[in-house]
Amino acid sequence: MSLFSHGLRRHGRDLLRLGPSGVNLVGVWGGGVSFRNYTTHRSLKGVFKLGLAGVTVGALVGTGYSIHRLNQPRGHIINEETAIPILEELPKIAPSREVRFPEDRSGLKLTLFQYQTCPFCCKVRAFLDYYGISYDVVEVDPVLRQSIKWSPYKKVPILVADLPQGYQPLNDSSMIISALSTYIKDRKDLRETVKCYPHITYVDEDGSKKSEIMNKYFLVLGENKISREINEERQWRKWVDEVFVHVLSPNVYRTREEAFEAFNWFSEVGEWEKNFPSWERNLIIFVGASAMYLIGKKLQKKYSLKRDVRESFYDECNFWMKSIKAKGTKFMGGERPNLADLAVYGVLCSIEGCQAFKDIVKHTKIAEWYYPMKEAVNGHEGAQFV
Ligand SMILES: N[C@@H](CCC(=O)N[C@@H](CS)C(=O)NCC(=O)O)C(=O)O
Repeated sequence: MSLFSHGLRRHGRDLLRLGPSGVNLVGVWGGGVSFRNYTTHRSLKGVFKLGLAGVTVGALVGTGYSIHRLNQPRGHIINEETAIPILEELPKIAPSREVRFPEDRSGLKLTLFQYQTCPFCCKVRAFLDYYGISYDVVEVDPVLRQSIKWSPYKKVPILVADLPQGYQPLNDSSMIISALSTYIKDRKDLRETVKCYPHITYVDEDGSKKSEIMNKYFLVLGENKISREINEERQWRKWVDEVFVHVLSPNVYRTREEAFEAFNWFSEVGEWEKNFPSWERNLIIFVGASAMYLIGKKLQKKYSLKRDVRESFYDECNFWMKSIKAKGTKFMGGERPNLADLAVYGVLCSIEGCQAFKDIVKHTKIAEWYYPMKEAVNGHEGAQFV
């Protein structure tokens, strides 16, 4: 709609600028020549004729110019496509901690650049922990973000795989999980798999530059048959990214007190006292909690959440639980968690220490699924499939 009206507005503006009123009429009726000098009928007719001709020529030129402009490629259809380049070197950054599983048979050497309580990072950790894949963690300062300065992609999680060809960054939680699942299932070269998830950069209707990762819910398994289960799993993963995750922030930062409480909990589990100097930690808590409280209100509107945002949170949890109940299984994936279970669990465990989490446990049936999931993830029950 905005594109259409923008086109119309510009068209009109061009007509005015190039058309009769802007150029020709000024020349005929204005330009310091007094209208009173042309008093005869004949000369008056001439003026009108000339004016009419000016209007017509101006309209034609203006319309032609506008059509020409409309046919030109415009900003919002820029479409750059890039595969994530492999790096020869990575800046030497000491890991904040090393997560090692003796049962790990993946052969992968991974470093996760993350915020401990970012829902997308938790989603990736839930996946790695469930499958018992070892990794190093670099805790990124969420305000200054110095340790990801080397990366053109400015969000976390970023997972870097140390491959024989170099360091391969994987960006975006869903893409990371799909690429690693592909690797687990048929040991395809990770570099080749990454090429199946190109980044597309484009400019949105509002003029902001956006980036999207293609195929991020797809595994590269060379299977043409799409089973109902695979399709359902993809749709739930998409729902997590596009719906479920958006109820989190307005709930976690519902009040100023809850926002500060949440940031203090993030500091505790992210070991900010150990990882950052105290001035930096205090800055993150103060700036982060104040900003997120305000952002939470904006997000509530943006995602059309209910006035009492808790109600929206309960609704989504109930939707998830009812869907599992309808299947009559322990998890969405059946007797074992699938990628959708891991995604919902990952996102939820990011707020386990917050009031919002205590409230969903109290007011919905989420605990019946959540705690068995926690057991499966912490027990690395997926390690046998790697
Ligand atoms: N679609 C991405 C979203 C990642 C994301 O938004 N991460 C946030 C932290 S929770 C971030 O890094 N934000 C920094 C920014 O937007 O500048 C994913 O699934 O990984």
